[in-house]
Amino acid sequence: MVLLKNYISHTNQIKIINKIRELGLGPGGFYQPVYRSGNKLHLQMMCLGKHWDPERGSYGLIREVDGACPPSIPVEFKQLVEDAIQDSHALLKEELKLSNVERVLPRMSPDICLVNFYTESGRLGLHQDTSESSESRRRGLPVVSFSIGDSAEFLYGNNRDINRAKKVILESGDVIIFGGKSRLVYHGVRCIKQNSAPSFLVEKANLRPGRINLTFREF
Ligand code: MD6
Ligand code: FE
Repeated sequence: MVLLKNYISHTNQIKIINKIRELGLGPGGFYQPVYRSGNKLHLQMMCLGKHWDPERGSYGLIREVDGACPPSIPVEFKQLVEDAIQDSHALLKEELKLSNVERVLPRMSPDICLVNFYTESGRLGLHQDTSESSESRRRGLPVVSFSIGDSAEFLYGNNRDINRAKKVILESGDVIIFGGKSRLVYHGVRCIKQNSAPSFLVEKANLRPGRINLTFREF
């Protein structure tokens, strides 16, 4: 697991918000996802590349609620993801003196991005990301996660026990990567910290109160 604090530049955070806003308002944009139980997720979602169906926990080419096709992942986003993995490799080599970084944290070219938007009451229960192909999971291809806007209390652990989970605050610009042996850690969002977004975002990107999370994967 790699946490890159304050990794995404201010300019890129603003560019991501503007792109997400444009895509989010178009066909296949943000919608209210619902589990099989009928319970709503405590967030708004948009899928890029492939649609993730929360009722089945699987990917498809269209979403059933409105027949929309997910927009493609912007190339600039893919580049940022590849840079984040590359920079993680450099850190693993320098800080941990690892030589086999490609095996510890395999490279990944994203073909799916799930975008979540949380308002102040948003949250997400502890889960593992298991909807990707068995080949992708077996190889430990990383899920790369970008946080923008308000901070979140993010929980993670080796099982579904919320009392034993560790906590980390994910702030705007942070990138967290679950790859290799950490690919299947349990994780969730306990709460969103109100009014914690950096002022440059509020001023320059006119972001409404809340948090955007993008998770990139390779099916
Ligand atoms: C979130 N993130 O941060 C939700 N999944 O809002 C995830 O569910 C997630 O951050 C896999 C890997 C990293 C993540
Ligand atoms: Fe997840």
